[in-house]
Amino acid sequence: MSVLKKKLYEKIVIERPRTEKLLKEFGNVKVDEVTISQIIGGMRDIKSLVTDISYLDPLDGIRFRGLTIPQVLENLPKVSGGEMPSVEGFFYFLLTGEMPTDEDVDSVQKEFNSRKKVPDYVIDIIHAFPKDSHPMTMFASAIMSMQRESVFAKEYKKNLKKNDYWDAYYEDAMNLLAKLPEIAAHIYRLKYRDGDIISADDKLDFGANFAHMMGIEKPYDEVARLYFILHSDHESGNVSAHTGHLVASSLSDMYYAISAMLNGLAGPLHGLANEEVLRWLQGVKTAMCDKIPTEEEMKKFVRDTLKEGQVIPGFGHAVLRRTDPRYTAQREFCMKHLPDEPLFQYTSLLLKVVPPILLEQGKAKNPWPNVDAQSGVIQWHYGVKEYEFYTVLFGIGRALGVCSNIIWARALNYPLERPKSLTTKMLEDVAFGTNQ
Ligand code: AMX
Repeated sequence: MSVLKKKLYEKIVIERPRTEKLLKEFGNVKVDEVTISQIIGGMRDIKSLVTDISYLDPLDGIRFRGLTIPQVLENLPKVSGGEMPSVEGFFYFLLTGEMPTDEDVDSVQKEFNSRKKVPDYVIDIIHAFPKDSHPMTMFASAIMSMQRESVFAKEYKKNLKKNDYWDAYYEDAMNLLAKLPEIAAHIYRLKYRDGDIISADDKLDFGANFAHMMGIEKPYDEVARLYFILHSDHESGNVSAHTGHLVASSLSDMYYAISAMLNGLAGPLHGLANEEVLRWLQGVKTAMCDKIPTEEEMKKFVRDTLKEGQVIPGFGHAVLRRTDPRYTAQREFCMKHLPDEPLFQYTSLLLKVVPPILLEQGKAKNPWPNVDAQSGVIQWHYGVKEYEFYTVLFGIGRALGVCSNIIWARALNYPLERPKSLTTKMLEDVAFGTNQ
């Protein structure tokens, strides 16, 4: 058994009785009440999911296993010679809740390395797509095509015991995660670099190997690590995480679940927003003939966008009520590594002008920037200018969190998800007191 799997098993043995006790002895205790606006309004804020992997505080932002983003970036073991934690160490931490040693990190890196060969038929499938296909479609389809490899799907047919489901999901997660950098980089180089593919390098960690296969010099390895860590998890209720959880609750395997969560991530109100930010900024840049706008000029662009009935991409959040710490971490990276990048100057200007305008408009509950306001600018600076690819990068990161959550959902034997729906008439009866 690998180091990570053994540690995970030790944790599962401790955690299972907690969930069983809650269910058996306290199953009828009420946690929350539900209003009509929550029912109609996308189940907003209804407390109905459990996860110990991350918790989103409206003010402090995301905490991974209890640690804020600055604490994660500071405390996790760094890649030798770098500033950022390794993705391998971060995944160990997400999955087990324990800080990995350097040996633990090494062992996860070896585990990923031994599983990372992408089957030839996946490459053929990627190549079979029409050239103008969206990279998210290619990415989700490539993952879907590997479903035939699922350990869980095979073991389930052989009457796998319920308490061992997590083990097969773990195997699928590790096999899948290990291949994501190569699949994504392959799609990128095929679509945007005339198919000039760069092979993986076994000596490199997850982030550095991705940078290498993208064909981008340092410090893009650090960008990759930061990006994947920041985008990994954001509680269970966001569209991608929730979709993954829901699909896997029917015991669909990890390939079905991760490809489904990517389809949810591809929407403009979720993962596609980073693409929208760059598209919108390019519009401003073109209109300004590449000159940095003055504060007044930028205000006018923002107001014009709102007048056209559009949202300002990269601002606002369903849960957060302050600046997203994921935005702040990336902004600090920009200030250190790319202070003179013109697009960074655009986003700095937006940070100044957008919140007061959204506050004045009075609709958005959170006028502050979210993760997407900054992430595309860094990619752009290092040469990834094809912004429709940005959601694929988000997807690699998000897969780390969703896989962790799904493994734990199986470990704790969470059942099939099945909320109840009502008709509009039933809601009216409750509202008007006519429910006889
Ligand atoms: N610009 C203009 N209007 C905004 C706005 C923004 N950035 N953010 C919210 N609003 C508007 C909403 O459209 C809504 O208007 P409506 O009542 O006419 O429909 C009103 O303010 C209230 O919305 P809310 O409760 O504050 O936000 P929400 O929870 O419904 O939506 C979000 C959250 C992120 C979809 C929204 O803020 C938005 O559209 N932002 C821009 C797109 C974006 O950056 N998405 C990325 C989110 C992070 C991620 O998942 N990657």
